[in-house]
Formats: sequence, C-alpha cells, structure tokens
Amino acid sequence: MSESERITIYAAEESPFPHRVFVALEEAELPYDIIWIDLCDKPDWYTENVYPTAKVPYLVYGGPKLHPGQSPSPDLPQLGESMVILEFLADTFPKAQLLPSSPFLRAKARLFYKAVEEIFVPALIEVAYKKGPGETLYKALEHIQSLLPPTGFAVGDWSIADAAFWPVYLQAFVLLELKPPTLAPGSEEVLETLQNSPRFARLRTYVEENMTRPSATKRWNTETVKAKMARRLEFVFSGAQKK
Ligand SMILES: N[C@@H](CCC(=O)N[C@@H](CS)C(=O)NCC(=O)O)C(=O)O
Repeated sequence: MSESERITIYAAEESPFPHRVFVALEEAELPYDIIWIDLCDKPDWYTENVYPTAKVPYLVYGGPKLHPGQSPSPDLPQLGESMVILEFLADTFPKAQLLPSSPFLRAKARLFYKAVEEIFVPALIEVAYKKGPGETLYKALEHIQSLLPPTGFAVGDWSIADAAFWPVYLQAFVLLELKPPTLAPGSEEVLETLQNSPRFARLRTYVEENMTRPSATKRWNTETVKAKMARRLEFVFSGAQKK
C-alpha cells in the first residue's frame, strides 16, 4: 500500500458510527489501520492533536502509519462524521460501487440515509436517553421500513445507505437490553415488538440480509458491542464522565 492510500480510522467498538465506516471499507476491500479510542478514558491527545470534537469515527487519508498519540499531518485529508466519510469513500473509490452509478438511485440512497440520520437516530436517542415512549422508535422504524423496496437492499444493490442503518438499528437492541436509567419502563415490550411483531417483518428480513454479508460480521460482534456499551453506560451514569 502506498503512503497516499493509507486509511486510518479512529474508532470505538461500542459506537455504531465507526462500524458504518468499517462496513464500507470491507465492502470496498480496502485495507485500513484502526486506532482505538477508549471513550471511558478519552486520551487528551485525541482532542488536542487529532479531532477537537473528540468523537469517533475520524478518518485520515494518506501519510505514514499513525500511532496513538501522534498528530496526523494537517496537509492530509481528514474527516469526521460517519456519513461524510462514507460519501468520501464512495467518491474516492468509484470502482467499489459504494453508491449506485445511476444519479436517481444515488439520490434515493441519500434520501434513505438522510432519513436514518434525521428520523431514526434522534428517535433512538429520545427513547434510550430521554425516557421517550417506544412508539417514537416504532414510528421512526416504520418510516425507514416504508422506504425499503419489497426485497433486497435499500436501493437495489448494496450501498452505503445500508451501512448507514443497520449498526444503529442493532445498537438499539443493545441499549434496550442494557436498560440505561434513561430508558422508560417497559423496554421488554419494545424489544419483543421489534423482534417479533409482523409490523417490522420487512425491516428484520432486510437487516438479516445485511448480516449475511462478510463486510457486516468482519468487525461487528453484538456481544462485544454489548459488553463495551455496558462499560460505557456505567461510566456515563456513574458521573465519571469528563465535562
Ligand atoms: N454524527 C456523528 C456521531 C458520532 C458520535 O456521536 N460518536 C460518539 C460515540 S456514539 C462519540 O464519539 N462520542 C464521544 C464521547 O461521547 O466522548 C457521526 O455520524 O460520526
């Protein structure tokens, strides 16, 4: 791999957003380095030398191999925000077909992941962290489901629209099972509805189909995500989080 092509991703395993990036990189068969950030003990160098928002994921494109604590050269392309990173990868590696070539289908892919960002992610935050009712999550998921074709992926062939959705969807199950104190009582019923109700049958089939792809299971392991998320919730709700 030449230096101009090196891809470095700063990530945390319990966050669904870096998983979006891993899935796209796996689909594109691109090698990448990962620098893990412990969100329960966030190193100062990450905020000071790498990404001031201190969120994950963060991508650095090109340059020599990076190690924890180092600053990437400011001359290198660098990006935060998982969906922006996915679009960058789709544009930089068009042969990987991370987005369809048809302008209409590309636009539909964008509509899909815009709905994930603007409707589903806020609904999950509302339910998991603000005691919002399960119905908030159901309505958001119904909307996502309504955008899906009767079979297959979000816009036909697999695309980054699919990578946008399923890590956050699986994270919803992890949170419902872990029951942070900010979850309203009755989360078992929400879990049961999402797992078994015919109301979400198409969505379940769609996610199952995504999970048959090697790109999905290369880095996503629900038990690991759950264990790390449990630690993170303990950290956040014990009041140990840095202000
Ligand atoms: N909109 C961002 C969201 C990224 C995000 O919120 N990441 C969280 C983890 S889930 C984070 O890094 N938080 C840092 C912290 O809480 O210390 C994206 O899509 O990349």
